[in-house]
Amino acid sequence: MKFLHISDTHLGYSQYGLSERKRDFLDVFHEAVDRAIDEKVDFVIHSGDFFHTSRPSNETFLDGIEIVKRLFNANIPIFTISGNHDRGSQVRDVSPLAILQSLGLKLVDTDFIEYEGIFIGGLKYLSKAGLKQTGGIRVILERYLEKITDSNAFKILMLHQEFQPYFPDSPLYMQQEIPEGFDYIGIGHYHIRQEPKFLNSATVVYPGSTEFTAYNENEDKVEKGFYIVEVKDRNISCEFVTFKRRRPFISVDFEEENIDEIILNIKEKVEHLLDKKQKKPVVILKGNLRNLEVKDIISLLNKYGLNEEKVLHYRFNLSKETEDITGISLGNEEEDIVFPALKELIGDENLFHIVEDVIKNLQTFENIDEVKKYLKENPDIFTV
Ligand SMILES: [Mn+2]
Repeated sequence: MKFLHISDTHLGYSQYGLSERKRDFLDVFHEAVDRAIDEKVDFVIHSGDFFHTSRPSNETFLDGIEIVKRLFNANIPIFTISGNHDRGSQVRDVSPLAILQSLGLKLVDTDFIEYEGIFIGGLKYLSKAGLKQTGGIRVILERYLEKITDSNAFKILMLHQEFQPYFPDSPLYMQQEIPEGFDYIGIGHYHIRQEPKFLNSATVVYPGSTEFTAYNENEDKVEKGFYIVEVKDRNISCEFVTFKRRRPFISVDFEEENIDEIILNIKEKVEHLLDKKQKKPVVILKGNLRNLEVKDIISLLNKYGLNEEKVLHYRFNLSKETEDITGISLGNEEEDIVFPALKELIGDENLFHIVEDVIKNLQTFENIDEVKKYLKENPDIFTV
């Protein structure tokens, strides 16, 4: 048996408000589908955040339909779960993935499906409030295992959750939450891919996101791709495949003192990428400004010919002295003050967790425009 494991494709995400970025997320998804077809895999699994929001645009729906249809036409089923981005509010609406079910996508948010003698299932993303209401992950997974009558069958589990150590503030530990009995555990949500690990007799695999999202620290420094997984007599081998069509990101530690040297270095990297017929890169500058303004840096970049013909977008994560000039950020110190105060103000613990989830979700966005857009598209996140 051979399958392809992909995660966090965030279809429809126009990062930095750019249509090119939306196209990038679609491009790499198609590259994975190409490989699934070439490789003649038996099926594809997707561990959540197929779409970037629970209200994809009509255009993004068409893109998602095209992905599922190509697999369907090649006789390759795709199994998936809803992530935190595309699960719908749960209260008022269903996951947008439910719509793709009629085209052959198999949504396994709450159960297991038997497919040619193997069991494939999963659990959609559960917020803190959801974890409390349902009794938690372990209770649900134990119920799944009880229902699978053939205990010898190969079992693939998909999850999309904040597990330690990748989310250091999370109370969720895999060893406590996942009972023994699964063979392959595919996990989404953490966007940095991991080498396969073991939990009891199970292989745990994080493919990471397919494109750069900036939701996790140092995400710009890792390869993006998916896993091809081969199972022979229960022996599992995983090959990580990196994307060829991925948007390159150049991340630079910026220092005012060495500005010319830094820009020459960027120029060299950009030209090397363009020589290799790669997409125009996004350049991220991180560091502090003392005397210069962002506009000074832009004019210098232009002077060196690093304009929109060579670079898709610049992202300036530059702080002036102590003031953070980039977007919204709520540091841990502020969280320590804000959340307890909010809890006291709200009183009801369940309601507090819902509000806390909304705030934490909004914190993952890069700037206030993205937050505005998300709130417009998802007004029901405030529904209780
Ligand atoms: Mn994600």
